[in-house]
Amino acid sequence: MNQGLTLLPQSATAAARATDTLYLVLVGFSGLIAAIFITLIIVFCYRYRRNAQADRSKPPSHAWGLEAAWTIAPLLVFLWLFAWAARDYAVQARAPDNAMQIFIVAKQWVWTVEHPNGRREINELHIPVDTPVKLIMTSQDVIHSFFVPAFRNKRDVVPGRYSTIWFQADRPGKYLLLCAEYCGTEHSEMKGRIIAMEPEDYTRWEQDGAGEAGLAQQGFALFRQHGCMGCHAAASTVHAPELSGLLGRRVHLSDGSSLVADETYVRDSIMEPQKAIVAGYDAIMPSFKNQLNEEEIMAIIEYIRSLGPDQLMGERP
Ligand code: HEC
Ligand SMILES: [Cu+2]
Repeated sequence: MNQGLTLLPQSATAAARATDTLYLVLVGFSGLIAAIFITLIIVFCYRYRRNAQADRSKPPSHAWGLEAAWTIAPLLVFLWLFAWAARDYAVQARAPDNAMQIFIVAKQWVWTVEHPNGRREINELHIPVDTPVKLIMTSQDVIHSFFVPAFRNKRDVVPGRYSTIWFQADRPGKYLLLCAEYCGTEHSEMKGRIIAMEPEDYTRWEQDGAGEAGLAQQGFALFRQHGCMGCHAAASTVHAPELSGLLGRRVHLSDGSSLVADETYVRDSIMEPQKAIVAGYDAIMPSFKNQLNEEEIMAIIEYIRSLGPDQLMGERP
C-alpha cells in the first residue's frame, strides 16, 4: 500500500477530530463505570467472603439517596452525551451552502468522479483543502458505501437515488477511500484515494483537465439530443414546466402534495415521470430510463442547476 495510506489514519477534518473526541469520551465513561463495578465486586467479594468477620446483623433494605444518585447521575450524563452527539451529527448531515459539488457514480467495482468542469477520474478524487466539498452520489448497480477512514465519515451509495456526504479536509495528503458495503466478488478491491491539495495546486490540477466540455455543457448537449427541448424550451408550444431555477424550488404536484425539488426529484422526473406529476400539466413526458445512464443524468442536473432562475431554458451554459 502507498505510503500515507494507512487504515487507521490520523483524522484529517475538524469533524473527524470531533468524532474522535466524542468516541474517546464514550470509551472513557464506559471504562469508568466498568472500573467502579469491578472494584465494588472485588471489595464485596473480599469483605463478605465465607468466614469473614464482617457485621451481617442489620442488612439495610433501602438507601434512597444512593439509589436516586445512581439513577439521576447516569441519566444526566447520557442526555448530555446525546445532545453532544446530535449536534455533531447535525453538522455532518448538512453541507454548507457554499460547498463545492462533485458527482460520484459507484459501480462494480470502481468509483467514478465527475467534476463540474467536466474533468473525470476513476478511483481518485482530487479536492482542495480548507474548502467544504459536497459529494452527490449514486450507484449504477448494487448498494455501495463511500467510506474515508481519515474523515471518520461514511455514506451508503444506493441505486435509484442520490445520497450526499460532505467534508472539509484541513491537511493536504492522500487518504484511503473504501467501499464499506459488500457489493460482489471484488468488493475488497473497490478502493481509491482522496488527494487533498493546496487550493493553488488544485486549481492548476483542475485546469489541466480543461478542454473537455464542462458537465453543464454536456448536459445541455444531452438535453437537445434527447428532445427535452422540444417540450421544455421557453419557445415550445407544448405545455411543460420551465426548468430554470428548479433545484430548491417548491413544486406542487397534481395529487395535492408539494416538495422542494432536489437532485433525486429531478432524477425521478426523468426516469419515472409518472411517479410525480406537476400540478397543472398533463402526464405526457416519456420515461428516459433506458436512454440515459447515471453520468448523463448528473450532467443534465448540472445543466439545470447552471440555469439561474431568471435565465430561460435552452440557453447555453
Ligand atoms: C413530450 C414532452 C416532454 C419531453 C420530451 C420531456 N418532458 Fe419533462 N416534462 C414534461 C411535462 C408535461 C412535465 C410536467 C408533468 C410531469 O411532471 O410529468 C415535465 C416535467 C419535467 C420535470 C419536472 C419539472 C418540475 O417543474 O417539477 C423535469 C425535471 C423534466 N420534465 C425534465 C425533462 C428532461 C431532462 C427531459 C429530456 C431528457 C424531458 N423532461 C423531456 C414534458 C416533457
Ligand atoms: Cu462497492
